[in-house]
Amino acid sequence: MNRRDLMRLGWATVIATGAGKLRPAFARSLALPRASKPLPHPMAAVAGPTSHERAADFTLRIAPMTLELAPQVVLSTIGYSNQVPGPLLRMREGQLVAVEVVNETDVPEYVHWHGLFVPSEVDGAEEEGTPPVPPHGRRRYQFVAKPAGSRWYHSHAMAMLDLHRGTYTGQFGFLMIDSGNNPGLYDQEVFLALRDWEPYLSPMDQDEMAADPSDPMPEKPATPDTRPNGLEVNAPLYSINDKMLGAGEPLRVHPGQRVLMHLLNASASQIHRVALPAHKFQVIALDGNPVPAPQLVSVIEIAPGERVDAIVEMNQPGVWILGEPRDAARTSGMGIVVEYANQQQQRPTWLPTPSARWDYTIFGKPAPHPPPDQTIDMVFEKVPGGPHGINHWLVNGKEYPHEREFVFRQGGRYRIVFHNRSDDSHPVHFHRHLFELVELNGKPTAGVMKDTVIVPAFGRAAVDLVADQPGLTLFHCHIQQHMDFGFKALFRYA
Ligand SMILES: [Cu+2]
Repeated sequence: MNRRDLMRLGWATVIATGAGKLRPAFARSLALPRASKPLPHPMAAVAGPTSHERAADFTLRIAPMTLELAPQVVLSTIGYSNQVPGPLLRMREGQLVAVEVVNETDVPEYVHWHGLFVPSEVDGAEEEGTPPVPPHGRRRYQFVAKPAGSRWYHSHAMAMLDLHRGTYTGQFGFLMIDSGNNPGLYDQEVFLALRDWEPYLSPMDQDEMAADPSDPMPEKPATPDTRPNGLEVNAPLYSINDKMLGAGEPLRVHPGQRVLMHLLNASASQIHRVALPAHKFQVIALDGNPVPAPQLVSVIEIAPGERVDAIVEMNQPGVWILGEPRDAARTSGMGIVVEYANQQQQRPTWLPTPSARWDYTIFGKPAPHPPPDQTIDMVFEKVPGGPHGINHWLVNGKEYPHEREFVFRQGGRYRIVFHNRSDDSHPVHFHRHLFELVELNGKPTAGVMKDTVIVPAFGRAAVDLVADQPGLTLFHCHIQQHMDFGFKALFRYA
């Protein structure tokens, strides 16, 4: 297979076959450049260019599509350029990038560049004043690619009770910004987006979102809320990228390889965990940002909006299932087969993994933080919807919008303390900024830079944010239903 064939086949094939099947020159170019000048990545041209005005670097076409998750499991959704995930958008840090978005649907759309430092008018959030991509129209997003790391892009449309809009659809994709300083050497690079499909409203509590009884729960009220809970979004089908476990091509690996896995939770509603029996993940970056203390873990927990970059040393030949430890999730599709060379005759093996708590602070360092200029407390509460209604969400006692309540002074250093007074965990996200994790349920840390953080049920997290990106800045829970029903706030610069 030569490089042109590879590009014609597209990105999904690259993921499915991995560099191990490609000719050596190509495989080498996927590995990290050891010279100071980075090589242009061979996958950079997959989605572009197009010939319209000054040629756009990438074009995304928003349109209805069918998606075959497995034989006889076909669903209809809306995707980018007829692929789920959408095309990999790969760029160099500092590059001026133009993305042409063509909207072939009947509704306005927004493409959000998650984790990038871009102006409010380009960020892809209606609340910040980004213009929509009109129905049956087009819009060009132009920005300077920064900061380097694993970013992603997705629809930021409100869905409310329409579970076929926004992040419930297939409108998501990886966006990689390469720099000269990559966090680790590897032989093969794979992109794994965790997803769930066919969402429905249900009164059932999602057990993975509930409090772990061993957690300290510093925000648990003395008297429990006994009002009946409302409906939450649940989903019966799961996939990694566009296939349910066993339905797609395996990840093909060789003994001794170091495989860099870019994990993304692109779900609208669920926190997921993944493990690979007999192997460990060396976590090197969270939300695309290198961590001060990379650590080996058996299980990765990843919430909607988050990314985890991890290197796995392939040193246990066999055929394994990389998947969610909960049996129900794996049998509903959350997994992918990892196949060593010359082992194809074996059946994929799953082994129960020891349950270990996911703890962001183990990736941090003990260094102290400079004192903040101001502390901002944000209190999250649920208004239970009762048996037939939707739960609503309050930030400091109010649903969105808040009048000029949250104001940054440019250059200011803010400590933001998230008080989660609800019985669900919430992945909260700041647009257009990074923040540093300072404390999680009383445990201090430093140096872990993120754009989305899980605030555990009845838990507390503190982050430091330097207000260095002037413009309207949206804050919200990355669970679409929570965001749509009140869980968001707009920060302004004074
Ligand atoms: Cu939430």
